[in-house]
Amino acid sequence: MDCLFCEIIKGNIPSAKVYEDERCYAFRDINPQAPTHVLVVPKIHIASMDEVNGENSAYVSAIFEAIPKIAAAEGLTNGYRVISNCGEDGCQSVKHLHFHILGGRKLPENMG
Ligand code: DGP
Repeated sequence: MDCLFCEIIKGNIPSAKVYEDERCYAFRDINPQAPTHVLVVPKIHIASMDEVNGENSAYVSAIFEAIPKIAAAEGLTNGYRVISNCGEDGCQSVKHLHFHILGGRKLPENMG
């Protein structure tokens, strides 16, 4: 298997979809850390934040346009957090760029 999230995007691995458009796909995290925990990924393989550049940033832009729509659909009217872990020190476990949307309760102030 090349990339877990590429396989999820292709539908080869099942996921609980919450949003999709031409450039991004959003689904529920398998190990939720908050009442709402959604992952948003680009539909092309970008390994991490370190790989974002002028050639692929339209996919990142699409993700950031999708996030408020997803948050509204999830009922996150009182706020939420968006996180992208990058590399070893960022504890990135899946090497396909993804943004966590966390909400549904008051989140801890400490992020690191
Ligand atoms: P990170 O640690 O930032 O790389 O986050 C990867 C997230 O991906 C982690 O919160 C768990 C989630 N995850 C891993 N495998 C799967 C899977 O097969 N399905 C779903 N829905 N989420 C997964």
